[in-house]
Amino acid sequence: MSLNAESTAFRSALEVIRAVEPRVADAIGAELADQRESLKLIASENYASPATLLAMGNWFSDKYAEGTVGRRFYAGCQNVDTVEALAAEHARELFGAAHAYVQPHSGIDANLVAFWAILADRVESPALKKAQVRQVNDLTEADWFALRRELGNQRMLGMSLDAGGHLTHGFRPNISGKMFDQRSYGTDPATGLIDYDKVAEAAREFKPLILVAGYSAYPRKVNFRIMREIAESVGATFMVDMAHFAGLVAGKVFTGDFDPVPHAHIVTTTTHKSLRGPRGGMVLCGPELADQVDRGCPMVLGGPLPHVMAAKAVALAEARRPDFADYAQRIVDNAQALAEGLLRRGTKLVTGGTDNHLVLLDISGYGLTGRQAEQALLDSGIVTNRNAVPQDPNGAWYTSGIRIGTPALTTRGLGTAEMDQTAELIHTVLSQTSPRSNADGTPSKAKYVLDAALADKVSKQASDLLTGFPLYPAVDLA
Ligand code: DSN
Repeated sequence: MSLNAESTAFRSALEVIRAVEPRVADAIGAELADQRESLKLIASENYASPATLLAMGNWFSDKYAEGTVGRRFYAGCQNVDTVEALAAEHARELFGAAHAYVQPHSGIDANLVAFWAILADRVESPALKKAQVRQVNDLTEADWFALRRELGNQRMLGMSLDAGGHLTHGFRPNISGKMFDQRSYGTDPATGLIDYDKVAEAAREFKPLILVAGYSAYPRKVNFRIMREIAESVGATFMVDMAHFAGLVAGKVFTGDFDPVPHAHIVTTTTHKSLRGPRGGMVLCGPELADQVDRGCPMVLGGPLPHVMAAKAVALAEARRPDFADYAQRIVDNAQALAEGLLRRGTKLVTGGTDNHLVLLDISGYGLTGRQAEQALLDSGIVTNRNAVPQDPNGAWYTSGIRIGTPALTTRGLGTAEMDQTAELIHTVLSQTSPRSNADGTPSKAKYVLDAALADKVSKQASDLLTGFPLYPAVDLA
């Protein structure tokens, strides 16, 4: 594809938008400029390809398509069927899964679909059986009451939030924490690693219906074979949320015991993180759960987004190309180079390093909270996010950690040498930032002091680091 085709496409789109609401066109242009200039280290973000982005901006957005391929509640879905079937086929082939459901709008939605499918499959409920054979109208008030009682308060065991687990794995700010009786497993305080014996012990005591593995801030591989054995030993359904590391599974960096697909009963993911697709979610499973998973819409999802499914098909096709495996390996190489660079400069890392795409800095040694560090780094052109560390004394709001990840910078082409320079910039900012007290002399967990000239200097260095690695090089909006 020539440079002209991409530039022409985006320029024309902006021209059409500008004619209606110029401020939106301006904001879209400004977003590209901002993304081009910042050193993006947010572990859950990436840059989707122009083809993926363009597949979303069209009239597929106008179509309703409740139901599944070939079995819709609306007429005229033949073209939606084409893209949904393609996305599902690419997903099955890429991950070696028997079934793929590509409608979820996000990771939370994908998890809700999975929870519903597991509840419907596992919970003995005469009322539910009636509903499943589409006799919903025959359910009496007593049936509905029984259904709520039978489905509610089932048990879920997942990784604790401060060990790196995700909100949707049974925590209170998410509906999963209200639906399920939840217990969590943490990590070993000495090593920061999952202690599988402890997980097995918790599973034996708690006897969960669902054992969940997956994380958004754990910098290590998880042995899914062992987790499946634990689930089997207590009769639990084993679910893996691979949202963060799906790209590493797709790129065959995580194989064998570390590939969740052959080991889990059901796998959920987002499509926009290391997988580098459009914002959205997906569920993979075997034939046993496929029928329940396909009821995701309208059971727990709003109408599918055909334009996003089209973009998922494009991104998944890209991920099946041989160069995606190289990309996935470079993500991990870069994360390890970044971790080594930080360790050499004295930064404390949770688990002492990484074997995936993310690094979790324990910044208490710099005398800062995560909130202070996150903002000081942002002032210096480095975009990260604060994150709790295990047993965090500063809680989930202020935190004592900074989470960084390499999928986005790896997409731009930065390599291990640039990761060492990035480590130097991060260390410079954190070591030159100090906490500031409130006006009344009490300590503040949010205020800090960072010399503005130093922040400007680091911003300039960060921007220089990026100049050899243009973002969307074929897109010229000028
Ligand atoms: N918000 C995502 C993350 O940053 O990890 C997970 O939902």
